[in-house]
Amino acid sequence: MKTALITGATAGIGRAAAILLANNGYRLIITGRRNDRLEEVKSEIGASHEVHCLSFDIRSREEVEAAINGLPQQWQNIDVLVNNAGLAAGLNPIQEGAIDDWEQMLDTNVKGLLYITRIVANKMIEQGYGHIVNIGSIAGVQAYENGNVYCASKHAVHALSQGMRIDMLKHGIKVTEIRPGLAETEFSLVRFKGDADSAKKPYIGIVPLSGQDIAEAILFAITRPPHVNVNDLEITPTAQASSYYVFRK
Ligand code: NDP
Ligand code: 8X3
Repeated sequence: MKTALITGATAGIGRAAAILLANNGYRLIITGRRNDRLEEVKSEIGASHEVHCLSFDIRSREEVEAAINGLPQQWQNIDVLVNNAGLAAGLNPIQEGAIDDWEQMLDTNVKGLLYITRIVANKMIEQGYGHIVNIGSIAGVQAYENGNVYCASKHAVHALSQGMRIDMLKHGIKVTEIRPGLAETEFSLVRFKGDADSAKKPYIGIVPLSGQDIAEAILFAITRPPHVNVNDLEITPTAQASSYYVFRK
């Protein structure tokens, strides 16, 4: 039975991926800061599936290292790493951006992803197999107004995905980048710091993606035969052609 480690499994895409992968026979290590949410996901998945919860802040290198290096023996082999934990904080022109928001985005979306990948990639190299799935964004290939630092963080994920794929080539480890467009999760509520009215605006007049839509893409990517790698998947709502063109009814 394969083991998948999903970061940011307390909400949205990560939560949906945890439930879908468990239902498709994966053992799971699920992570996030909110331990109560991790336990909820674990109990929703049910006792017939093996789930190990790891609560830590991915921005802290020490916490990441302690959590992953401290995994019990039976959870040491990781077949699939889904680098999903991430956020946008704020939507401001560059000259008005809050520096704390910038740090939070870069520390989570870029540095956190790197901290965990470094440890898990070494495990995968030692095992001789593995698959890393990075959740990027359409914002990783197109910058949009006021999105500056979030877009930069996801451009970094795009570049890192390409770089990791090259570095992992000789080790037979797959690397996939999935770039969602507008998906209705807790993402917008987090970006607008709990302001529910602002959070709804991006999804007005469209049918947005759901966490489940992206979870299905993750499952597709990780269930290809050994000789097939899905390099990139960019997935938007039907009503979205790019970061700039959204057709609202
Ligand atoms: P959610 O806000 O619903 O989920 C984000 C997850 O990331 C949560 O589980 C949260 O857990 C975790 N997380 C955030 N900060 C940290 C941290 N410091 N340490 C550990 N975990 C953290 O958003 P989505 O599901 O939408 O986002 C998932 C990924 O998808 C992100 O990388 C996002 O950038 C990307 N994405 C989202 C899109 C969208 O439109 N929704 C589109 C394109 C990409 P907790 O708070 O418990 O720590
Ligand atoms: C999330 C998609 O367009 O809201 O990465 O930035 S968008």
